[in-house]
Amino acid sequence: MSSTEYLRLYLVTDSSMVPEGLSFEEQVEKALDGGATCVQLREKKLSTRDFIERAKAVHQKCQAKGVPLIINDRIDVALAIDAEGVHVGQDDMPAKKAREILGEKKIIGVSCSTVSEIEEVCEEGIADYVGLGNVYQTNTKKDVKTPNGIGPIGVRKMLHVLQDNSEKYIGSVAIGGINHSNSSKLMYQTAINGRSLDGVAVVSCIMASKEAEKATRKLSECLSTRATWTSDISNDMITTDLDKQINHLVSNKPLIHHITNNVVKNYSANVALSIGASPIMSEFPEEFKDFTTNITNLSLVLNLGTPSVDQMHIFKKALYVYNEDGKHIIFDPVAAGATSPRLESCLELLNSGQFSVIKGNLGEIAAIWRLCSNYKNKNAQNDVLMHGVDSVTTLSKDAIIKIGTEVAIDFRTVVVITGATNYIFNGFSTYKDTGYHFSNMDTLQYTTVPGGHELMGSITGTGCSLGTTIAAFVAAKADGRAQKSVNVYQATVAAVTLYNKCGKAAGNESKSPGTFMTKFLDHLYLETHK
Ligand code: 3NM
Ligand code: MG
Repeated sequence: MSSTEYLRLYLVTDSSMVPEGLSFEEQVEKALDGGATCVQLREKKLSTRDFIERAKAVHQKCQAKGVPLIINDRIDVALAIDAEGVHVGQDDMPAKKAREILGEKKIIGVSCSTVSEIEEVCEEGIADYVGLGNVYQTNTKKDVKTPNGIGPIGVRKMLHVLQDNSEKYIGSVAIGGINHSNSSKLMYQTAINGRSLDGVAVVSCIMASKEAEKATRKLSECLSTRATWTSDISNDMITTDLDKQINHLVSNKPLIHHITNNVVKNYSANVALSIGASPIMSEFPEEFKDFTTNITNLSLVLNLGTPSVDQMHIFKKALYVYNEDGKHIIFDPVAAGATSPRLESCLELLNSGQFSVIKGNLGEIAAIWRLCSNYKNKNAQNDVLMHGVDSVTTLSKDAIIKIGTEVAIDFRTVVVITGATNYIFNGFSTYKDTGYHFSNMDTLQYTTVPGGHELMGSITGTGCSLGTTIAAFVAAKADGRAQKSVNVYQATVAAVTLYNKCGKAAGNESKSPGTFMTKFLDHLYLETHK
């Protein structure tokens, strides 16, 4: 097996979770039959003698399949049975010592959960691969450092270190809470320019399964399957003709599901209706799956609003269901950087799911930019400040483009920065094949759209219902393709253009906010119903 291919589907054993009626060895054998590419024997309770016996038996099965056997922690056991390698945690024997004992030919893996741990691994240059985790919540390991998990963002941060610092290629697997429902999403979300995970490591997904062979095979399939929403994304420019796109929108009458601020619900619903879409304002998670499975032209506006514990639960459920069924989500990170709990909530959501568009003012997008994984740049622009909902800083055009580009690339999404000039960045233009790799990094698309009118800032809901309008164009697949995919970037540009055009026209006819509010709805209606 060449280089780090053995890391693709990495089984870590745990004899305590084998279902009743099945033996440990049978379970490992089934995993091997199902396509596990590596086995790590992790025994915390066995006596040395029993550990060696078990390792010998498992080693035979692995050898029959040409799969390396890695021993967790116990160098002596690895030596005793001549296993292919060892895996050490941060509190175990240092990798350097293990290398001295085991020699150059054995595989050495090291667990890392922080940037500094992985920097150390790179500096040493001894490990062959690193285990990054825990990525998600896990019940399997009790003493994990981050109970909620480091998430895809945490993994990306560490991949950047590997990418930047290492002289030799050090492979990587993610571990912790990985299963069939999140593995292809994780592979997609963790890819950075020039590098992606070599694979995933799982315990319970296979060890606790009553059908371990099937579970392994299914996981293997997930690892070569595109993340659901990507098959609904196209980078082909179909038309830039706004009227054509509007016709398509109106004739498709998309449904826009909002989970949004109380204060803007009414206005957003009216904007949806004005542009020929239908609003639903549901916060009842039990019915989300009904929407995503039954409605073709559907997308979700997720507005950070008041991210209470209950609300976060609703957000996460929506994220999960919409991602699972490949429906697009527009994220409005309202006042993202205003308080640290709010920024934490943003981080949690960005780690939990994938957004197709992130739309905010400069302050909000700058706050998200600080969460980006490109760790080296993070102190570079501390002048990017954020106060409350309104963005108060004036940054140079170059700085705005830097921020927008980095957020779009890191979160692999379309980014809209609203303001007197609107900026739109196409993080999707960097895709290749399954989406687990990047390409075309030099050609990240972006464009600007002139702002509307200052009265747009004097009523509540104009920012939020831009999200509604983007969602409508995206859900209508308004680039003119009849069926499957949509150019999310192009749909977003169309939405921002229409929205600001109407804002300007309404503003020019109004002297005050009340009049503006109704005129704006009128113009949105008239422009889409000509
Ligand atoms: N190591 P499951 S998490 C063995 O973060 C292990 O280093 C972790 O189990 C780490 O796949 C973990 O059942 C347990 O969630 C992973
Ligand atoms: Mg250990």
